[in-house]
Amino acid sequence: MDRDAIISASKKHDIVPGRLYKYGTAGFRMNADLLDGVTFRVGLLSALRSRKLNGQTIGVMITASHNPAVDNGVKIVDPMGDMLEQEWEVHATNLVNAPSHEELAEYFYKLADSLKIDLSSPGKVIAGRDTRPSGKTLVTALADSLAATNTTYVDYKILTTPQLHYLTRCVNTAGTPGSYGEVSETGYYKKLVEALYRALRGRKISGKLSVDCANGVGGPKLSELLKHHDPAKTGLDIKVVNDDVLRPEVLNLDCGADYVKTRQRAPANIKPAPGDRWCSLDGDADRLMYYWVDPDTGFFMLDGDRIATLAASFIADLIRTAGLEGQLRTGLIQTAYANGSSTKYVEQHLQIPVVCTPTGVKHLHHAACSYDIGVYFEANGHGTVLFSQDALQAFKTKEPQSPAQKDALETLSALGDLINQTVGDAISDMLMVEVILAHKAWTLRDWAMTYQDLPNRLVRVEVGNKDLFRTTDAERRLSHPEHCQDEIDKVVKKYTNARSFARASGTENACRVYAEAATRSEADELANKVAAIVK
Ligand code: 16G
Ligand code: ZN
Repeated sequence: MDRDAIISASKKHDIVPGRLYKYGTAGFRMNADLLDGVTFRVGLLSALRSRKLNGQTIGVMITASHNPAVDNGVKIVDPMGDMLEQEWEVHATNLVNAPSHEELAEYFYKLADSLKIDLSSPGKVIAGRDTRPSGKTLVTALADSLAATNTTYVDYKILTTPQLHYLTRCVNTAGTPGSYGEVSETGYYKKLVEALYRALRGRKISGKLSVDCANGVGGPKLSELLKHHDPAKTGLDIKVVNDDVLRPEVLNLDCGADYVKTRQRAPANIKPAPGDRWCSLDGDADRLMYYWVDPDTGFFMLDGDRIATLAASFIADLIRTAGLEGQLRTGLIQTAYANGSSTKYVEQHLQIPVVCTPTGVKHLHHAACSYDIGVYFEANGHGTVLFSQDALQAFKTKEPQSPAQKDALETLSALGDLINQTVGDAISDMLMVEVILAHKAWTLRDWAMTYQDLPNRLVRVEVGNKDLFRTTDAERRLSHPEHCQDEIDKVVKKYTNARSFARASGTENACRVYAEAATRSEADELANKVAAIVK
């Protein structure tokens, strides 16, 4: 590895000066015009990360998820398909903010030195990107930094974010007992489809499912998956909608999971007929929202909280039937945004412990790892179910004592393959939901009947400096500015069944206020009052 090579490659990929870049909850994310140098430098970090981890393969994903088409982003995936270790986020931030090419190279070598990284050892990186046109140029910046650092590099081109996570884990486990699957996009489809067949265990999915793909990468990838699937075996009848990836300007525009969740309505260009089953993915296919339109009551959405409760109740039943209840620990992980009714339903009705973590998938994922069955979802539809090695082993090796036990064990084992173990995956989660509904012979309405959401409101508050807002207790309370929380507590007390909190956004320069209360008008009123305190 040669210092001059790094400097001269870096000169082709300047960062836009005078800005402070920060590796946040979703990596670096901003207007794509600002990202060329950032992506180059992320490449340098991934080269170091791979070498630090004995040459294991690191993933780099270029996506801005549900953001508008003009944005893009870049983030690093660790060898087992999880997010970059938190301590390294600081290194990423420092490297990207180096003020000159020379200082960049200097910092690179300093980092290698302090982390005891052998730069002469081999490093390997794989990359993927969503359908944004800017992704193609950004990949060049990445490739240049990997070439300058003699890092082996494979470009998997257009992928969903969860597919890149899947591939990263597959590469690193290939040929070992923990092999996660075939190292190819086709391998991903085959794994999911086979697991779907097994999980249904002869049952058929009924009715048509329309899938709004946000005009993002989920559209072509879902269509690809369907080519590997025999509908006669499953009954799965999917209509792919909003899958125009040729006109970048329509990406996430008035459609997709984020639109549906924040506007609490169906995508602007569709009119679901009463009773039709719909779901929406976001721009990189890692979030999922279900919904239907009721002839009497109108639009009804089943968000991440609902998916979590559906999965938890189904899997807990299977564990019980399988006779594994005393042996495996199940837990459900949420954030402060989870509707209070969902938490109550899980704790009191399902009798499953609930843990609350700060916002951001990495926190939930981490907490879920401490259970044998860790169900985690953010209300926004990002989540998955993690199974421990002990759990997967038990599903395979426990001797069934009855046909019902055999059925439960085989279903659980299939779910272990169907549900993406690396990160929330909208396509995999959608198949999981379809399997559960088929097992329970439920419609979306049956699913919705399990509990009733508390009316809630989320408001965005423009503040001078969002960094003044610091939280404790998994973001449920403000520690700073002082006295702010006391005032919030005072207003909350005036309402029944109410809860409210404020936190600085990790992705925008603003604060967010969430409130829930017994009625719609009270939730609105409370949110506005708390917003006024924060302002
Ligand atoms: C990022 C997070 C998402 C979180 C959101 C919160 C990941 C991959 N994504 O998109 O989980 O819900 O940020 O945004 O962790 P906020 O901090 O602006 O409210
Ligand atoms: Zn996303």
